[in-house]
Amino acid sequence: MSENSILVERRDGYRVIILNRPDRLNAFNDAMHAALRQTIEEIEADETCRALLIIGSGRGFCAGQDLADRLVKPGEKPAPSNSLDAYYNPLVRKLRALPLPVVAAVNGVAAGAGCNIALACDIVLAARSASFVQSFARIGLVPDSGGTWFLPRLVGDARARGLALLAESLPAEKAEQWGLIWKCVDDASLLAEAQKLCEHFAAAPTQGLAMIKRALNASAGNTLDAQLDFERDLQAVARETPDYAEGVRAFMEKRKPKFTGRR
Ligand code: T3D
Repeated sequence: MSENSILVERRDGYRVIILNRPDRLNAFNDAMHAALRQTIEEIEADETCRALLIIGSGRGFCAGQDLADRLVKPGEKPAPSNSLDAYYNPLVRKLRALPLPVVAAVNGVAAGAGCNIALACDIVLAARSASFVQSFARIGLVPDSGGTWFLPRLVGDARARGLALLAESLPAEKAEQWGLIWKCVDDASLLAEAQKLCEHFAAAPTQGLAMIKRALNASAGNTLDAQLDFERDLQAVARETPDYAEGVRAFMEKRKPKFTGRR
């Protein structure tokens, strides 16, 4: 945190995390992981925060693990690392479980764990010049941070295998066509479009959106039967929220709803 490996901006109803190691294409080091963890915990505890935006500084989004911290001398074995258990896996779990929408604005290359952390977000917007690369195979590693789970679900098995085994860079436009990401936009409008999304979410029925996330997260491992039951249970909770009552009232009164996001 001492080197400001991330910057955090508070906006009306949402927070922006800027990955801030531009000289290393915002590659993760331990300090960045620690700062991210602390910030996300603060966001989770703050009821006024109703969306999170993650973006990279400089010309990239994130190049995964900082490989300068993983150099192995010839003839030596790599030092043991528990970074997946300690950092990457908790981060992916947290992003999926956060009870508010998480938007990744991919402003340049997203590589390795940097690509998969973006894919763990709820909405991925990318600049037209951005690209996604499962770079692991280039250095003899295995996709992590959920890559082997997200890829086949998002783009199908054939494309997942091609992306993971060949480690070719996928341009943002193709990523959108393949269904890897939500949308690709002109470079100049990326930030404005991402902010517009977060402003929308900051005025949305947050509790309902959190339950939509839970339902979609659960669907990957559920039968249709189990999912129908889960939807019923979540619906019962959503019906108790003040935003549901407001949503129905506003519809009947033909006006815009004023959602508070409260329980
Ligand atoms: O051990 C564990 O913790 C396990 C966990 C692993 C998780 C992982 O993410 S493993 C995968 C690690 N990431 C990579 O393998 C990607 C490495 N980077 C690249 O392949 C390329 O940089 C890119 C394809 C991402 C972009 O290429 P390009 O040509 O646009 O940029 P560049 O010139 O390669 O990079 C710009 C600078 O960033 C450069 O520094 P320099 O020469 O200007 O001083 C480069 O060294 C630096 N950089 C880029 N990625 C990393 C990095 N420095 C350290 N670590 C990086 N990952």
